[in-house]
Amino acid sequence: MFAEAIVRGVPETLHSGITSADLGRPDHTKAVAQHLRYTQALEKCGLEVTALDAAEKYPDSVFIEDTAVVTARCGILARPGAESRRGEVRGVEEELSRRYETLERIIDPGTLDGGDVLQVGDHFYIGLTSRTNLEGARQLAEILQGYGYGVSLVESREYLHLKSGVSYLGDNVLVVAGELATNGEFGVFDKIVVGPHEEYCANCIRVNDHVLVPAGFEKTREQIAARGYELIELEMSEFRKVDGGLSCLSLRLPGRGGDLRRTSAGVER
Ligand code: CIR
Repeated sequence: MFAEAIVRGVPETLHSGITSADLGRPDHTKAVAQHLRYTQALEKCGLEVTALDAAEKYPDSVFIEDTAVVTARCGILARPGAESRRGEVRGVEEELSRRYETLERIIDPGTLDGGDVLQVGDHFYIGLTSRTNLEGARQLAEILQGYGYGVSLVESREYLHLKSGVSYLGDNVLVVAGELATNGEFGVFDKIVVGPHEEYCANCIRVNDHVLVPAGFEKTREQIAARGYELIELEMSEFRKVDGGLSCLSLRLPGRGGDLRRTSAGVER
């Protein structure tokens, strides 16, 4: 169960964010409206949402998930792979230091984006991508293992971040796309495989009793709904223009004792 979330405002500089998408320039007014609906959806799921001020100096700072890894046992400050994003961590550090007695951190030469970290109960999958290098992944693995968590490293060439291609819904169910669908690391899961035209929807988030999905991906939406999940669809057009997905827009923090459990037989909630 999640108890709270931290989001960061949409800077007017969003249009200068890093992107590989060829979808045009994001409209700030629309992005703010989409962000508001996202925040309201988290509240509807029962979370208390803290909104940090927008950081104009950092066009990608609305994608706050990349700056940290937050767990029930520890908080870790990331070291984003894109140099232009490193300064984003400071503002988040201030906020997280109110919640964790000590904050761990990824240090040079390690790089790590929070979007590369997928939690499944007491186990973490760390993506090796263009943003997270082996050194960063090793540092994070050591920290997490020190707190009693299990860790696997997963290489991803196709996606910007690991979680661009895979999400965990609980109940042993993964939503997964592309090369990750056949990755042996995910062999034990019950998979909803996302088709080639709906890959953007592989980044969705289970928040307590709901699953948040990006609007416009009918097939995947139906597959998820068929499992009995209650869905909230959110328009993400402006964030997609700068390669952002649903998970990246928040840091979601568990309530005490609400951790998911992973067993040798799979995963249970
Ligand atoms: C970037 O390239 O860093 C941003 N434009 C998008 C970050 C998206 N974050 C995520 O998928 N976790």
